[in-house]
Amino acid sequence: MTSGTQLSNDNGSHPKNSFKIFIGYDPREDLSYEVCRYSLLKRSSIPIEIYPIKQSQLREKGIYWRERGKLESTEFSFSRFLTPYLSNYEGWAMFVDCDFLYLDDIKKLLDLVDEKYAVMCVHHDYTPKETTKMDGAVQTVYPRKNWSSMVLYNCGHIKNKVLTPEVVNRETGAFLHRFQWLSDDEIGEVPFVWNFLVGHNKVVEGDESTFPKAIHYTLGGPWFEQWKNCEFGDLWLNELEECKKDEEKMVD
Ligand SMILES: [Mn+2]
Repeated sequence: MTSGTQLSNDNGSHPKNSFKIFIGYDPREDLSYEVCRYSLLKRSSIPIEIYPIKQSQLREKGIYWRERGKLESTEFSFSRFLTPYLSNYEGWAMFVDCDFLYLDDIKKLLDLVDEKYAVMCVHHDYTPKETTKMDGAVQTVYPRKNWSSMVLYNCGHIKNKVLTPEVVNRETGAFLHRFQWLSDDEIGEVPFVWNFLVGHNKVVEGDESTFPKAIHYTLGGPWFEQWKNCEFGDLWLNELEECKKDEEKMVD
């Protein structure tokens, strides 16, 4: 095993002590990756490094070799669990799906980390009604569904050393997505507003603790034609417009 293999990050700099964020990348959802990345960078008050987790790159580097299974709805279904390895098993790092839109400063999430946990995430109690998602990929139901879509990894935690490339390439979806390398008391919880599931979680008027800080378009977002008008879709489309304008400024 080669240790310390790094992906190239996507915002050009490596400031000291910056927080590493790995975003699952899928070629079918390139735009959602761009907007997710933009929404994080724009609101962050701390230095962050963003790395897309691209399966083709991982395969080239020899870190990822497993065959794609029928139940994998994205290219990062399993590669996400390489986050501690890609962080050299040091410090805290975050994995997040590309279908997120951040509405608040990521520092506020990082302020919640507790060293006693190996991972921290939203503990959704969630059984989806839909049987297909996005462009027809099969929706599967399992315990701890969606927990792995946004995870703070305590990469230096001894238990996360289990997540070697060999294990990530070999283990079942159940083992990985249900965090079966950990005991329950090693899985910390953060408020659901950091992984606010469109179509599942609800805003309660006047109750600020229910206002989303990160929206998760888990069924498909406005980058897919059939989800243009989904709940919170306007926020994503506005963010896309801003992202495009900023890019134009940089070209001028
Ligand atoms: Mn997702």
